[in-house]
Amino acid sequence: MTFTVDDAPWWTRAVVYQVYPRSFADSDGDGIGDLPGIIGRLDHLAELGVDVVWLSPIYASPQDDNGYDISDYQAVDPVFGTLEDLDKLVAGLHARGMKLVMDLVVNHTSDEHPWFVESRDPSSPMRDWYWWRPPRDGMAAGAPGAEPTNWGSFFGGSVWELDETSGEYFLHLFSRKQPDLNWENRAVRDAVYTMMRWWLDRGVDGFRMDVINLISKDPALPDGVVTGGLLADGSASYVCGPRIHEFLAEMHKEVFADRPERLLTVGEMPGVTVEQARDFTDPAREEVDMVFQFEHVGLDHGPGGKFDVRPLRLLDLKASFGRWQAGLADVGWNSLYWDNHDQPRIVSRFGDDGASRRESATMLATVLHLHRGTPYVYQGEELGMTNAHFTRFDQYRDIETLNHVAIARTVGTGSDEDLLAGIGAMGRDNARTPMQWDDSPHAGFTTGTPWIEVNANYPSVNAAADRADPGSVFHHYRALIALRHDDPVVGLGDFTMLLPEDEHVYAFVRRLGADALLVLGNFSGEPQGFDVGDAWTFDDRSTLVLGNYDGTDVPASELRPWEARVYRRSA
Ligand code: ISL
Repeated sequence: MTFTVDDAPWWTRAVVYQVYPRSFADSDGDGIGDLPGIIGRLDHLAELGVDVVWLSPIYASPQDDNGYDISDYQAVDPVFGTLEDLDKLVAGLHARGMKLVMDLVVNHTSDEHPWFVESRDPSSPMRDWYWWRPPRDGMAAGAPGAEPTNWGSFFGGSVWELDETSGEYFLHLFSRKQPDLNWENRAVRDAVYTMMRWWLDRGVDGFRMDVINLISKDPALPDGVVTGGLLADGSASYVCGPRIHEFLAEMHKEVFADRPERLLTVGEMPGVTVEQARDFTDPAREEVDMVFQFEHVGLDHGPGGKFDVRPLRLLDLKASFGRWQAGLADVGWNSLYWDNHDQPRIVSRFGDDGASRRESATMLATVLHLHRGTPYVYQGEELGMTNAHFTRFDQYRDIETLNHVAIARTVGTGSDEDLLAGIGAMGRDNARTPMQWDDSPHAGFTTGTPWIEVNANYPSVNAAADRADPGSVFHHYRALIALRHDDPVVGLGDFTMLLPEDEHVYAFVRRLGADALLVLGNFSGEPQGFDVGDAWTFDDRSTLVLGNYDGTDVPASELRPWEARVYRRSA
């Protein structure tokens, strides 16, 4: 059942690059990135060698959640450009042999979407397109605790918002400007499928599906169990809900089934388990090609949630990745990521963004990219861009961060110092500072005032400097991407974790027939000895094919601080 060199889908050899348009490149000086800005930077992507661009939302939107709140699925927001610009972007990518994957945000719309505006009318046939519910039995609308369930939202507060006019509440798992669509309603599903076909007909090559495992809710909407605080975790009623597989199979049949296999579908799935992911990505089931799981990006969350940050234990990371590699070995497929627009920068999170920035960024890239799965690179990751290191609340823009701070202040938890430390380590704005192109003002991102501050380290950390330096993070990413393209072991080799109990060295072997790769990474700033025993023989058939230190004087059984090495052998 496992893919072979002859029948493996193209995306087993591909690397995807995520563009967050607001922060990538600004062509018109309004301080916000846009489509012409991206078009002007395609050579950077071509030089890096990526195969696919995933574009975060550029649709018409009030921008309450930076475009993840869509008011028209078939229009480009003027802040980003026009549909013609989008067509030019597709053409520009295709001309360079790259594909474009759009962000599909259909768990919810904006509250300014005409569907929701119409749905506010209780007598409209579109009332049922969203989740409207009366107050709790015997309670007056708006009374404390009258919300239909006790669920808390991802962005803080209740998932229910009262509409004063009708006296009913609507459900929003995210912000109150992101009402959840009711996928139980066939007309909703048909409208979504029609829209998806429209984009594919226009030439796009697939979709990254935002929180797609939340679209099926238990219609009974039962209360969740309160474990701390006032609001409950309702996720048992909507994470991989009762009809999720049915909906994704239906979507596949309605949208993808009659199209050639050039497409890519990846479902973003918070809370998905290995067993569920295996089903979602089993080619025989025809649901999605791969999923984004969240286990490894939760390992440093404390009991208080993501802003209650804990140091990573490398053993946890190995156990987690190891389980996903084993679970999706013979059926299904992994996607591999450190960063995206919701996560802090990996070099600051699991590496050292000071003196060993280059070494740790390249080590982290090496370990991730050589697992079995399709790697995703988030803009700036290929330069070793770091967390923002903001020191004041007024530097932040993200709704999740701002809500977190507002709620903490209302409830009176945490000093300003603690709050700043939490959001400084984990806030989503860490990934959203502008792309650092060169050492000119605002890092070459804009001629105007950027919507969020540029990272102060841009004079030394930028694309121009990295492209000119053969030993840079950028050129290391290039080498990793080229290795995936050139060596079938990277795409299709099986995976064996080594040294699962070593607290500093990450080690594994990939094997395909008589060929094999040994990957070693030192997750510490000190030298670390290693001994992989019989798992690898360092004879003259073992050659070093990639590393992040200069020179040929390689210590045999020791890794230098943050060192990564890749050995290859063939029969
Ligand atoms: O970053 C998170 C909050 O800690 C995640 O829970 C995030 O909200 C979750 O991964 C879903 O993310 C996606 O949907 C959100 C949007 O805000 C994110 O940017 C998007 O990636 C709602 O559309």
